[in-house]
Amino acid sequence: MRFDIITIFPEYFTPLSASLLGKARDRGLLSFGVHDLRDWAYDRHRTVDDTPYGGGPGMVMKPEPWGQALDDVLTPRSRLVVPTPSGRPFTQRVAGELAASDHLVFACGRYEGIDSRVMAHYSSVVEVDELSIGDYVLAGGEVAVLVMIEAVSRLVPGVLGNAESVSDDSFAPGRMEHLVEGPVYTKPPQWRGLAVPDVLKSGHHGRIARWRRDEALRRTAARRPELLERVELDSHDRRLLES
Ligand code: 6GU
Repeated sequence: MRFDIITIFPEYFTPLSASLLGKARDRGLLSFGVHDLRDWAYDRHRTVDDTPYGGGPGMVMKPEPWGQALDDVLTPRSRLVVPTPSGRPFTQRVAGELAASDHLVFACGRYEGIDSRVMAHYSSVVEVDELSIGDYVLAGGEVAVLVMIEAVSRLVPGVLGNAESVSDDSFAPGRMEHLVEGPVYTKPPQWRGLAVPDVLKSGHHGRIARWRRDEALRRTAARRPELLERVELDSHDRRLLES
């Protein structure tokens, strides 16, 4: 899978060569292109922003450099992702959808965002997703793009080993959809007077799976009650949550 990123801060993307993503790139599963938007600015100062029509604070990114850049980087099979706090929520499900694509292009806005005609124009050329990673405001899309690339990459076949199956993850479509994961433990069995739950040492896979789902339900009820409304609860689940 190929990722191209267009930004005025290419240096934000050095982490792509580290850790899981760097290894996946070395193994030929992923490839990354990081491009400086100013390479497509035409004036002497390589200007990429201007004052907003209608007035108000801040600056808006000009459409012309974005048009030149995207005309060069997009292909008919690309999906264009635009990070913005006004986008639809980036979720595990969206990550899975993006992981099925073979070319993602990320357009990182800074300042007050990118002139809206850029998204309007490219919507009739490729699939365009304006996505937000949460209800808070970042200085620009760069960090959000790192978040999205990491979440998408680990769903690309081969990037994770089989041992690190993604089906048990929090929010994974299926058994864990709309649930956060419960607690996890490793050795030693006792630490500072705290014991590992006996069931996890029982070797009884059925009981362990049931316990893990129960703990996921309890934790979701405590920390993310709004998610629980979307979980199909059976009578066992209901009794558990009442206790
Ligand atoms: Cl995707 N971009 C920016 N700039 N801020 C955000 C965001 C994205 N998601 C939440 N806040």
